[in-house]
Amino acid sequence: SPVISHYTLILLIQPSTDKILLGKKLRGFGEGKFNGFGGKPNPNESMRDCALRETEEECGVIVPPEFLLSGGTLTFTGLAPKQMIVHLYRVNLDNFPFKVVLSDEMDPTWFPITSIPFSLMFDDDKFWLPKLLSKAWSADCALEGNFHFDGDFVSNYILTHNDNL
Ligand code: 6U4
Ligand code: NA
Ligand code: NA
Repeated sequence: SPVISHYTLILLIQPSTDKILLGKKLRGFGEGKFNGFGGKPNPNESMRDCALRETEEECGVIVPPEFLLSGGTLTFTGLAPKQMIVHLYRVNLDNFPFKVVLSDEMDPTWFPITSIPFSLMFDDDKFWLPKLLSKAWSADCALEGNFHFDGDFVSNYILTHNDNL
């Protein structure tokens, strides 16, 4: 049976300017792609604590815990011998002061939410990210995305996904 790895992924939104802060991954898995911030939990670390820590480590933004909203989960299969479960979070940056810092892992960049660079992101993002960004979204409409890849981590090609995300 496959190993299941858990990750966090945090989307930082600024509704007052209709912008999103994405990071260009500078090394490791997904290098060169734009993505939210996040990573793997340390031993005995909760997913929420991991989300807060990774966000600060990767772009300098210190999120007060009450502003970390759970956004649901994305499950990725077909990545034999591994499956991934990505725990999504959404943060409204209008709610607290922050500063953005370049890290050695991520180059943080602002995008208008009307021009998100989907062609430079993981292939699944275009299916679920618009839902997480929609004005109608709230923490009680958690996403449950299931994506099945062709088994090749490098080509990152999605064979199937559920359409009731
Ligand atoms: P280490 O090796 O400890 O530096 P860590 O920083 O813990 O790794 P990292 O940066 O490799 O983890 O985490 C991968 C990040 O990419 C997580 O935020 C989850 C995210 N991710 C993985 N697959 C994804 C996919 N298909 N679509 C997406 N984000 C994905 O949008
Ligand atoms: Na990371
Ligand atoms: Na990490």
